[in-house]
Amino acid sequence: MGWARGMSINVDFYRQDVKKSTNIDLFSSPGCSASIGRCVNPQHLESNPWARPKTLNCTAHEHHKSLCIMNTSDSLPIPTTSFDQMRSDLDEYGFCLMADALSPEQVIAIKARLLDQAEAERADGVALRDGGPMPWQNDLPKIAPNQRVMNLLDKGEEFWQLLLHPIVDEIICHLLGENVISSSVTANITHPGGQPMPLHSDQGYVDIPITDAVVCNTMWMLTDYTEENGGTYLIPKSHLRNQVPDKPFDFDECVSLTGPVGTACVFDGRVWHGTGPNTSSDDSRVGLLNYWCRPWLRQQENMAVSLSDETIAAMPDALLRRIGYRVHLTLGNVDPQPAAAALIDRNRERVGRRSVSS
Ligand SMILES: O=C(O)CCC(=O)C(=O)O
Repeated sequence: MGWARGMSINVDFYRQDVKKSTNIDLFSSPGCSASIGRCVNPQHLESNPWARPKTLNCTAHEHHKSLCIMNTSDSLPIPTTSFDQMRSDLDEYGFCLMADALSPEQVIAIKARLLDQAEAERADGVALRDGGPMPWQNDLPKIAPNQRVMNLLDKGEEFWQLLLHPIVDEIICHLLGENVISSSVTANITHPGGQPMPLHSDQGYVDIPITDAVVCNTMWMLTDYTEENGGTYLIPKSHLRNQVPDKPFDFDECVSLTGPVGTACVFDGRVWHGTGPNTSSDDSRVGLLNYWCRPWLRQQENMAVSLSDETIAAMPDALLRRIGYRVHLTLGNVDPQPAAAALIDRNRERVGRRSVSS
C-alpha cells in the first residue's frame, strides 16, 4: 500500500456528547483547557473515515511541509476496542490506537495529579523543560515551552493503574513477550510555541544487529490531541525500515497523531516519531508515556534506585512484577536468590560478609 504524504490520523470527528471538564491552569495561560469526551466506537461507523476528504489547516511548523491536505482512501489505524485489530495494526503499521482506553474519571484523576505535580516542579525550579527553539530559530524565545515530568510512579498512585491496564497483557506483551517490564513512566506536556522533537526510534541505542522490537511506548492522551497542539509526528510502517532516521528534521512523511482524550496509542520501538510542534495560540497537550522493554534490557528509569522505599512497600505484587522486582532467568538476581517466579523482597535478610570462626 502506498502512502500519501501529509495524512493526519484524525479521529476528532467521532466525538459526540463532549462535556467540558473543569479548566485546569497550565503555565497560568488562560484558555488552556481540556475536555473529557466519550468517543463513539469507529467500528460502528459504516464507512471508512479515511475515505472522507478532510482539508487541514496548513499552519504547521515551518519545517514540516506536508500537513496540508488529506484526501485519501488509504487506511491507517483508527481507535478501536478490538484487541485483535490493535495487534494487527501494530504489526502492520507500527502503531495502533485504543478507543476509550481510559474512562473520563480516570483521565480526571490522573491528569489532576500530573498537572499539580508539574506546577509544583515549576514553582520549585526543578521543572524539566523541553521543546525549545531550534538553533536556526533566533527569533523565538529561548525558554523551552514544553515540560516533561519524570519518575511518575513515585509521584502518585494514580499512575500505577496504567501498568495494570488490559492493554499491557493484550498488546504490549504481544510485541515484547509476557515478561515485559516498565522502562519509564513519564509525561510530556506541550505548550504553545513548542517545537518538533527530532525524529527518532525509541530503540535507537541498540548498537548490534537486532531487527525486532525490544521496546515500545504507550501514549495516553489526557487531553484531545490535535495537529495544532502537538499531536505526535509518526511515520507509519517505519518500524520495518530497520534503521534509525538519517534526517531527523525531515518531517515530510509524518502523519500527525490526533485523537480524543482517553485514547491510547501503542507504538513499536522501531517507529520513527517525535513530539509535534504546538502551533496553537492557547491549547496545551497533556500526554503520559509508558515506555516498556523486554526483561533483559536495562530500564530507562533505574527503578530499583529511583523509587522510594515507601512507594515500593505500597505497591501491589502485580505492579512490582511489572517494574522488574522479579528475577528473569539469571538477570536481575539478588542474594539470597528468591524462589523461581517469586518477587524480590527488598527487606529480606541479606547474605553479608562471613568468615569461618576459629
Ligand atoms: O510527546 C510526544 O509526542 C512524543 C515524545 C517522544 O517521542 C519521546 O519522548 O521519545
